[in-house]
Amino acid sequence: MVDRKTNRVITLEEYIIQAQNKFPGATGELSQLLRDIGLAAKIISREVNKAGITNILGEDGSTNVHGESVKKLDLFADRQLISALNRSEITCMVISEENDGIVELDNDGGKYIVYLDPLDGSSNIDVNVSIGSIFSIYMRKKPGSDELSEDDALQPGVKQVAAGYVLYGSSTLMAYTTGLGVSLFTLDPSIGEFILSDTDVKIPDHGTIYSVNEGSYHSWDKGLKQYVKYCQVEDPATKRPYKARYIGSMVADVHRTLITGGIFIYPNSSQYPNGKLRLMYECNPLSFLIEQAGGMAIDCEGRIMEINPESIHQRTPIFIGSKQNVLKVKEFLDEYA
Ligand code: AHM
Ligand code: MG
Repeated sequence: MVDRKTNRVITLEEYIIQAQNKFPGATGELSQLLRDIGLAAKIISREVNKAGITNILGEDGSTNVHGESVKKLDLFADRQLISALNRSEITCMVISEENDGIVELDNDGGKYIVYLDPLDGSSNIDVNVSIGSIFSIYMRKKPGSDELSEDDALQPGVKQVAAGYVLYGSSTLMAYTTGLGVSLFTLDPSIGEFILSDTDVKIPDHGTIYSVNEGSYHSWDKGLKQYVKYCQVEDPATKRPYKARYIGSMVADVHRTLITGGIFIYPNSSQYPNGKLRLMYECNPLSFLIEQAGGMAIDCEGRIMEINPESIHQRTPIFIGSKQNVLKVKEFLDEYA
């Protein structure tokens, strides 16, 4: 995208500063924090792109707090993001998929708390399929208080001040929102800058793609089974049958849903009674973005962003995407509840 006045491209840094200048009282701290994440994203993108030619590919042998095997790139991404957030002394703590408890940063007076999924979709790393990083930013409940605790971080998604993701795909893309619409940036590797590619992105109201791991069909509730059958039935009026697409990286599946419309689902099941995906660093941030784009995100009962979290690593079922598709799946869930 080109600046109409100057007829030149706009970098992520410039865009963040321009956005900040629209708010005369702004301290610039949130802007700095977003720029720090942008810097870490560039470093992670560089490593992801050469993963096959360095010794970084593969598992490091340990398991994370969820008992899943940890890939080397997950740890690399975790360290890069945390050290970038430590640079500007704005963030007091980080909660990351890769760390059991809260990670206190050097600046305990900082007023921001950042949740991270440093490298989402890590089972796709070894097969060269898109992966992503997710972030979600909150204000600390009691800025300036001495003790940092999980309680400071346990806030519903509606309290997010910003959220975003970086998708390491055929190009590297960053999407973020501060509650004023969704902006997209594409990394130009030749100059090492994220360049503004779209602003105020809107998800179609209805889409013709459903995205769910159908290998787990046997373990779903009846309502979801019936909904997926509905997606497969022929009906030209509603453009069915819908197409099935499932990458297995939430960032990539949700990004496609944002652009083309449709629905992404990771349900509760007999295997995962509370769903598999994490509320605080996977579902809330992506729900914030999709809602800002005009879509919807719910668990089986209501809005994801209104869930009052009880623990930092808690899981939730999620149904996210175009409004009409999400409302339709909710009809099925309610009918068979
Ligand atoms: P991860 O954070 O350990 O990579 O797991 C989360 C990923 C999501 O990106 C994706 O939607 C989901 O797990 C895929 O799970 P499944 O293989 O059960 O379909
Ligand atoms: Mg993840």
